[in-house]
Amino acid sequence: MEGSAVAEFKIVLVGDGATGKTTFVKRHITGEFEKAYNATVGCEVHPMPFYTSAGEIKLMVWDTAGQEKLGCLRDGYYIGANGGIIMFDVCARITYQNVSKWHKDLVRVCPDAHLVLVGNKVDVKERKVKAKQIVFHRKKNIQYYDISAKSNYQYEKPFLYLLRKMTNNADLVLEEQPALAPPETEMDAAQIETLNKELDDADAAEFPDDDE
Ligand SMILES: Nc1nc2c(ncn2[C@@H]2O[C@H](COP(=O)(O)OP(=O)(O)OP(=O)(O)O)[C@@H](O)[C@H]2O)c(=O)[nH]1
Ligand SMILES: [Mg+2]
Repeated sequence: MEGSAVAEFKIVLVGDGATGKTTFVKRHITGEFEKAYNATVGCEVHPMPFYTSAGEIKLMVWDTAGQEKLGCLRDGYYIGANGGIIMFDVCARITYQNVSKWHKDLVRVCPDAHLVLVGNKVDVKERKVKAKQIVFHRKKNIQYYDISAKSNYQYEKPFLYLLRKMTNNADLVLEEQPALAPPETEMDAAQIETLNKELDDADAAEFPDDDE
């Protein structure tokens, strides 16, 4: 089916170093989970096909370097992006605190890009950034998902959200799930239920004034 895409979009993947961006994209491509952390230098572009109810859509996912010193062109990579995924690590508070910086840089270069915020590594039970502390998306009115690249949890959610927005088709569905490597870690039903409940409670909570 290679080459039969009906549409192609550019997605940029940004966030602090070691939040799991490269691990996340590589789940789809090579099916290998990167245990060792190799910082991305500059940017790597991954073509990802998605088989949807509107036909095959190719996402060109630009996996950028989180580490400042390895950023090379930095926001030069954002030019022409149709969508963006901002990733932080729920086990490292600083990566959540830096979300506003990544968001600001992205919006400056591509004000019309559709954006989604993802908190990665929710397989880790002793997470540092709890659901109720994640409020950035509410302030900016963007979508948020808990994900775990390591367990494949909610892997397709941010992509499906962006696909729907970019095609302006809220009914779009995936005809085939993306081919992913087997999970490296299993999340049990009780853990997933807890995550969902914490998110529901956070959504229901009053809008906080502080930046926590
Ligand atoms: N527990 C857990 N660890 C993860 C998960 N995703 C990634 N990691 C680990 O996080 C570390 C960093 O992953 P990378 O994917 O290289 O991070 P990155 O965001 O691409 O980093 P830069 O390229 O420097 O921006 C690696 O040691 C991964 O094994 C996850 O879902 N759960
Ligand atoms: Mg990387």
